[in-house]
Amino acid sequence: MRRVVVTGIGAVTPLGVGIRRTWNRLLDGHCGIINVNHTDARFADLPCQIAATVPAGKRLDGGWTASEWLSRDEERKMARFAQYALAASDEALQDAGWSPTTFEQKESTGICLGSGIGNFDEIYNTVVAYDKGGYRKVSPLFVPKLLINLGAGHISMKYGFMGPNHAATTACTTGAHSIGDAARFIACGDADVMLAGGAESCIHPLAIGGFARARSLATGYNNAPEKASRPFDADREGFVVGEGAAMVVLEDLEHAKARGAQIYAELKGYGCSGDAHHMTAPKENGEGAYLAMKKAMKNANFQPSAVDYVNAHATSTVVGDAAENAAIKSLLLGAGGKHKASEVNISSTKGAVGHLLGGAGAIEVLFTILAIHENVMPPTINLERLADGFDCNYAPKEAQERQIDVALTNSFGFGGTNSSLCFARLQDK
Ligand SMILES: *[C@@H]1O[C@H](CO)C(O)[C@H](O)[C@H]1NC(C)=O
Ligand SMILES: *[C@@H]1O[C@H](CO)[C@@H](O)[C@H](O)[C@H]1NC(C)=O
Ligand SMILES: CC(=O)N[C@H]1CO[C@H](CO)[C@@H](O)[C@@H]1O
Repeated sequence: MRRVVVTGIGAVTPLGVGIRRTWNRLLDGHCGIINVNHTDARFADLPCQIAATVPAGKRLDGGWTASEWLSRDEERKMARFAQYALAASDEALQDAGWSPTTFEQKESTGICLGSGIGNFDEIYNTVVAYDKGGYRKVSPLFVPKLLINLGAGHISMKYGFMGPNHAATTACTTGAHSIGDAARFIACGDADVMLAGGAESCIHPLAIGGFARARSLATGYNNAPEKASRPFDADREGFVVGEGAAMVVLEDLEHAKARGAQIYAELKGYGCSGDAHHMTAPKENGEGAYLAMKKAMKNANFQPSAVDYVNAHATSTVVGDAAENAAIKSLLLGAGGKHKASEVNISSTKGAVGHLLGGAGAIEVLFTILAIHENVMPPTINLERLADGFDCNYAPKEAQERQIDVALTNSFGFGGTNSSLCFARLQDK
């Protein structure tokens, strides 16, 4: 198997457009969650009126203006999740210094881009229009704007990538699966370079209403949106829907070295598992999460004692955070691991960016890579009070500088699909 490294990163998030801006604001403790009641009268009915939205504005100020990234034709044809992914891809490719020109380069470059929900607005608007006006109201762009894999399709067209072209859609595990699967394409020799990540944009009252009905969302913080997402905190009550995209450039180590590319970290391990338990609820003992992490560690060939940092999936739900916390502790404590819970370093960045659903695993991979690259643990904002069993170090409210050579990042999705990725500082180059 070939070794896989990360050579470029890019993102569009509720903390801003661009990964540097996002990361700096994350470390400074900012939050991208706002009240969205004013954006659509139908939010007034909902128990949850908040979301983590990508800020509008000029690119120079870290805001989103589609026309700064896309031609009019691209804007018309592409779903918003794919638009965000295109901007994140552009940033990641420039960061990696990779712009294939020859046939061989294009043929050995591929993309894995997934989304959890896809183009919710398009389905909604078309259903409403069809109901009133019938067939003549159906746009020829309806199907191409609906299909989730067209995100990867559009980006491959823009850059001429003719390698593997793939789209996972595994709810909130989508971003992690996309990156893990892309790494396997490289490891197995199907591609030398893969652009990989996840994207989401479904801040629509019906989508938020659906998650609210599933009793997944925080509903008591409509007047204090920046306090709503509070992973591991005793007063947590659900997640906050977010939007955005994050992309990485993954590359065969030898390929990266040959062209003198910067290397952020090595992707050492990838583990996947299923809970075989319930549609939306995890097993309380965190067994599914445990198995995914264990497989990633086995794949990476690391002992639990080697793990310096875990970027948790922790979405701020009562049951999910507790299950994951239990799983991390049972994996990292004891024989071959840490001696005390306080030596286990975990944080969740969802307090700041909310839950990007299909994009969550991808943005959290970027945060994990930067944690290694800059030796800093991003904070868990809003963590004020810990309940029993939460006795690890969660970097409450403030980032912590510490040596981080090996890190795990977890993603769990509805349906009980779990995945964990293990990254490490590049050794023995
Ligand atoms: C694996 O993925 C999903 C979480 O939200 C899920 O349904 C299962 O919960 C999760 N496993 C655990 C134990 O967290
Ligand atoms: C939400 O917006 C509606 C108008 O669309 C307004 O009538 C209502 O008072 C707002 N709700 C809150 C809690 O601000
Ligand atoms: C592996 C590692 O860096 N563990 C650290 C986690 O954080 C505590 C502080 O709470 C440190 O003492 C550990 O060394």
